[in-house]
Amino acid sequence: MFHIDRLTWREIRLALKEPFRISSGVIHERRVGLLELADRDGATAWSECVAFDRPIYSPETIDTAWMAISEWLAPRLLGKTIDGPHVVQALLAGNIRGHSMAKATLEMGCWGLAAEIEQKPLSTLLGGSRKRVPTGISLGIQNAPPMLVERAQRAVAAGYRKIKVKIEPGHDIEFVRAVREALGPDIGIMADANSAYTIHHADHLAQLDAFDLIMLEQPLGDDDLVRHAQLQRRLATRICLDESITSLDRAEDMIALGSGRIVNIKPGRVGGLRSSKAIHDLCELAGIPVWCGGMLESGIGRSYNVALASLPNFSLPGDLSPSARYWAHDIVSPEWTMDADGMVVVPTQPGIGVTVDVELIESLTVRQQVLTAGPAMVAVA
Ligand code: OSB
Ligand code: MG
Repeated sequence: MFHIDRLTWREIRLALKEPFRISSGVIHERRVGLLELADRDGATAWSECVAFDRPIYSPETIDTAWMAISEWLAPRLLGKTIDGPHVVQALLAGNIRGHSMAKATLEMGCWGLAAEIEQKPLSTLLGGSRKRVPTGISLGIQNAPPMLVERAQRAVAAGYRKIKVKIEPGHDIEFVRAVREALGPDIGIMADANSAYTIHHADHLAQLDAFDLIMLEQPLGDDDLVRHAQLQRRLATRICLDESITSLDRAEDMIALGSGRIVNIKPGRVGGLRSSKAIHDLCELAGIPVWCGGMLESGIGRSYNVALASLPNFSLPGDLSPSARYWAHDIVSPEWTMDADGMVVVPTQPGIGVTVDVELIESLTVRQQVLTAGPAMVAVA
């Protein structure tokens, strides 16, 4: 049981060490929305909003998320006695369509708060069983195959257990071929198109079957299931859906239609951790492997992903790169690291398992707003 008295929203800017290019755009700097939830009895927890600054991945942005949180979602939680984090998804769902990343920011924060109050590790609260989780790397689109090969070779040397290559028309077959030839037959490789193709590219995409990929992620439209099913019938390579799986219902649809054989679960995309767990459980029953995707999160968002990835059916390596891959300094300590076998240790201390560097966050904050249970709302520049 908890009772949220105050929500503090901050926007910070974190420069990526290297721009990250996907088929729908380039990200140079991460505008990160952070939410601090404060319980009446003094417990606090931090959560992260994974929306980007432009709608290049899903319709949400950091600005729409903040509007949804402040205008419609936060009032449903503030000042109320809440039974536990498992009821929050339903509290936020009624008559508010979409805005999954905004909802997830609050819902996940409630799991973090419950972990603090109950003094249990978040992974335990979620039902996780793995002590360490395997990590893959996601490599952005490069200008030419040799640049991609060099990054892939460095990643294998660092211990990563899966190499994901971003693709788009013009940066696909030859790039994947070069990586497969350089890494040899034993390394797990996959490609992610972020919806860059149409069903008319089916013959073109079938050329990827030659490279023994673990999967091809989200080749077609971000809300498509029917054409993915047509494409899956044409490909030997398993399709994994990311953008298309926005809820438990869409995961059921994917299975019913045969639109894919693997699911990338990102809690932000599906409205939070309860929904993520429901999709995980459904897929486990259906024999569909799942893995935890990433949204170039800071160390706060990463801690929720690592806890989620400790559930048993997260059987493929997640996009859970260590902090140093993205940032000069992460906003948590210890920073997220990976061992030489590409494994990340699941924290066993209570809460989200890392300490938030509030001083650093304050120095990076460009905007801060406080919501309280009362009528007053305070805005600080
Ligand atoms: O599709 O998984 C994706 C990054 C930005 C937008 C979409 C995606 C990604 C990644 C990065 O693949 C995963 C990560 O390392 O956080
Ligand atoms: Mg993806």
